Amino acid sequence: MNLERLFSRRTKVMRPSEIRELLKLTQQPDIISFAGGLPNPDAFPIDEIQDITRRVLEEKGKLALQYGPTEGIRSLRETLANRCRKDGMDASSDNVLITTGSQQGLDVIGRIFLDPGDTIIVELPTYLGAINAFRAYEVNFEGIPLDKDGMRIDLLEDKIEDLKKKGITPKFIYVVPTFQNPAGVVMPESRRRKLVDIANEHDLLIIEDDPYGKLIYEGDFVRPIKSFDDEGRVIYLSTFSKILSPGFRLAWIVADEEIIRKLSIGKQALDLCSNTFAQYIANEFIESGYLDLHIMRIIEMYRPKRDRMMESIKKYFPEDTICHKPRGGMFAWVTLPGDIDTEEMFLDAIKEKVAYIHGKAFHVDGGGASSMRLNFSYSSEELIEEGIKRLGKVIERKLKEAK
Ligand code: PMP
Ligand code: G9A
Repeated sequence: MNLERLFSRRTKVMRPSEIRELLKLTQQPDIISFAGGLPNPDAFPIDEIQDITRRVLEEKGKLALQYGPTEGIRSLRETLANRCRKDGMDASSDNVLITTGSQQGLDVIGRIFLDPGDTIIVELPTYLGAINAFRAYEVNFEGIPLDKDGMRIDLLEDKIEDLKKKGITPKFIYVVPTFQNPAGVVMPESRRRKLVDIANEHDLLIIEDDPYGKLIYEGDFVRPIKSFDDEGRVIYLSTFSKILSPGFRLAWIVADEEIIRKLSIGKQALDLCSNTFAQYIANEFIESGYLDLHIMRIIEMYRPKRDRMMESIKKYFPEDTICHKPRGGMFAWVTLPGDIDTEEMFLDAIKEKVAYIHGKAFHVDGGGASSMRLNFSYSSEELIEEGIKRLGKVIERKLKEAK
């Protein structure tokens, strides 16, 4: 059988995700993993979920175990719309679509907006899972570098003008503006407003992906880009994965009603509806006040882990390493001195039983060779220090070899 002939064009451009591939390796108990964006399992609210599950089965079992609407159960959509309004977004339950993780949200956005050959704009670096989701729709990527305040809006404007001269209008700009994955940076309000102005001027959509916005260790909450949107151009995504449990596979999209209708048709073909049982539990978890308490608890748990990672990087990595302390989220972004290629260095790191994701995985332009993403939420503080110490040794060896 000639599979190459049988596979679609789309399948030929798909690539495996480094994060997903590494998950198998890093689940080995003796590896210290800074690779995946995993919550700390010690924080999972198992007792509360147990209580709520019993209650949901007793009170709503016949609904919770049934198929549900594609858009999601009404009560959860309402609860999430209320929370979004508190964050400054103008949303009702009709603006909310429940998805099977934000990963599905990204795919279904690609499904309804992207044709082969379309151009989309992303950050350099950006979330690998978004690159893979959009790549399957055979699009061209244009990357805009970040600085400490997120996407460089001046370069974005230049890029849009350049593309215009070539007769190209991008479909959308995909951003992770708050505690960015992988770089950890936050886009300030002024840039958010400017981004919306640019989208209005050039008739573009903005895809605002926000899994980490509530994991704030210092500083103020920054309003979502969606809260500055008067024209329905911003499609906002968030997820229960980092604030409750990724095993629930539940997330939500907030968008203009017409967009929600089309997304919902796109989703019908993917899974009919997201896990109804989990939706009832998640709604009850929020309504009982547990979610806000849980977020406070994980913030207190992750802040010292972040601090330990920063202190350890200072102690064990070369002096001219670049790493800014993230004010929230789950990741530290590190750029090493010299010509170290972090993809090549990975095998040496694995020999020392420590894992990370190399920087190139997050770049659509082949950049990021000397950078790496380190997750600090998953490991204990002791293992964070030990893992960074081991990585420090690997880096030192690489630098010596290069001399
Ligand atoms: N977007 C970003 C920026 C992420 O970091 C992640 C998970 N790491 C996702 C989307 C997907 O999350 P999930 O499917 O678990 O909701
Ligand atoms: O396990 C995954 O694929 C979700 C995590 C995403 C990430 O590490 O960025």
